[in-house]
Amino acid sequence: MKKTAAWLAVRALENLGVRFTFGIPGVHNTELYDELNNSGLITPVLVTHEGCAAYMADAVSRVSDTVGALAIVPAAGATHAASGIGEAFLAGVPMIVVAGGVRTDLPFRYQLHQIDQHAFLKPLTKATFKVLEHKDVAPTLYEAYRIATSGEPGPVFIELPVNLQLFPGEADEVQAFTPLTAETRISNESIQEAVRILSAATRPGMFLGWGARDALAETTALAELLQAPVSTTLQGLSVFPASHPLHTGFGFGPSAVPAARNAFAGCDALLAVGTRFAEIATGSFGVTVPENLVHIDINPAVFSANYPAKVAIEGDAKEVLGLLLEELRNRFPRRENNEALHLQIRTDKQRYREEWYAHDSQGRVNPARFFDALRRRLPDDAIVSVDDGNHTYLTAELFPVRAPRTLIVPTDFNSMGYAVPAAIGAKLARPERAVAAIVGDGAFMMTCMEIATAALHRLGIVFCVFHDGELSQISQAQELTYARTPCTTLGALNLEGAALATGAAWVRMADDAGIEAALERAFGIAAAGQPVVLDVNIDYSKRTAFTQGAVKTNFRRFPLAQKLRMAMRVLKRKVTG
Ligand SMILES: Cc1ncc(C[n+]2csc(CCOP(=O)(O)OP(=O)(O)O)c2C)c(N)n1
Ligand SMILES: [Mg+2]
Repeated sequence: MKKTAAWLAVRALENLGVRFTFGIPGVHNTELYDELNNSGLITPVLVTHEGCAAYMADAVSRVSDTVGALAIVPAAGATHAASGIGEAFLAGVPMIVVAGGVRTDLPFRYQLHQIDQHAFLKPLTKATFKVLEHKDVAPTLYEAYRIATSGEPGPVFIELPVNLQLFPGEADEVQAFTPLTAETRISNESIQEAVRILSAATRPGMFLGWGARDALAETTALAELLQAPVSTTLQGLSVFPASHPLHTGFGFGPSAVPAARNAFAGCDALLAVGTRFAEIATGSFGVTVPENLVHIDINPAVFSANYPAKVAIEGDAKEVLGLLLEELRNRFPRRENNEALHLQIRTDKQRYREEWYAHDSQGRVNPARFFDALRRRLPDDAIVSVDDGNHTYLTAELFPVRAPRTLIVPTDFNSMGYAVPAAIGAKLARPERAVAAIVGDGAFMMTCMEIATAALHRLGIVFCVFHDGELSQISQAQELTYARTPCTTLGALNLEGAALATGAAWVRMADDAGIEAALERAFGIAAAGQPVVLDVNIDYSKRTAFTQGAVKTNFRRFPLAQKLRMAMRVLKRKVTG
């Protein structure tokens, strides 16, 4: 049959279960957009900026079982989208990026949007493809999807030259998609070794990353069997419920909250699942990992990268944990509930909260009070997107997350501007869920125009903007290191104006006394289908455990002479002003 590449691509994307594409049309993909417009299964979503398109697609993949996709123009569309593609790449999030390409049937150079997109995107993707013949369109998209979703997932880029989209060419019928059946080759020897280590440990602990997001039944059963305290990475905040008596918090080293720090002190074996022990997760590599490290991950490249694994087990978290659990159950009697540990965790958590409650927020909104009120307002399955900044670590330490995939956050690529578009992607993918974003004012400025897209689609999302007038995560560290804060004070931002400009409602939360009423109003408006900019007059005068711990950990590692030089500089500036 003779078909255009645009027609073939849309049939293939439909067969892959893609429900949305995000992007902006241009001369190299209007044909694709015309076919997307004809599709009864896919909704092409127009965005204000392709960076947002990629964050939205990332969120679709994180909160649902479908893969987020982009439909963008070459070069400028791809470079704009790159931040979101990079975020997905380092976060192990699948994504299909379909871009137009310049004409391959013309002899001209210096065509519009002509760059080597593949060289540009190579370090940000698992693979890139340039389709040169119509017959390869559907098979290439299927291959791209398999790569994107297998092993450690990630983004895959496909270039469809515009001439293939415009003009029909010979191709086979588009076959139904058959997913790869992953062959399981989990090493039994390693499972046995892990069982030996974990059952011999007197104080085993568990550290869970995003890779454990679909293994809640197994991680819960293991934690209870071993009576092991559980800590998560930042990206993995949602993988284990904060309401569980063995849940301690984010991280477990000097940058962690007291409940995690104390519960993991003296830990003599660690079961780590779906984490790479990356910089943020470990508080700048400040954690002490016991020699008895059992590390489970689908990507063998992560083993012993930063901390040597005694036993490394390659495989899907759910499958490996299932086997481990079965063996442990056979060989190891369930430990008595460690009431003392439960009590210690509960008490530490309670005290940390009290410390925050006791902090004088001087007429502003106390973060702990805000997050408690927000938690009471939101159902357990509500989805919260977070951005990057001080608000991220406040969320990690003070907002109890209760269900897998309900909190999404930029981590290792660490791209500011994520939360607003990610919330929009999440709400499109899960319209039945309540969705909120926690975003710093600096990050908000980067992508807030995307709220116009939320308004267009009548998405009732509450964007909670922590309005402190600073790039606080950086200014706090600058204050400690330099006693000066250059380039981290923001210009005045009128959030009411931003709301008005984008079709959102504006609600102000001025102080603690106004928390409940503001939330009531904001979520009431959102329930009726209008996005809301919730302008939170947040108090940032108390530092998170993470910021304090990470600054200290990094400083301790500096050579002595540099420590002295920096300390003297701060001292001198404090004295002389
Ligand atoms: C794209 C990008 N640029 C710069 C940074 C560095 N950075 C990390 S956190 C942060 C401050 C964010 O400020 P804001 O959004 O106001 O959040 P706050 O820290 O005040 O809560 C900055 C500048 C980054 N992570 N990403
Ligand atoms: Mg700020």
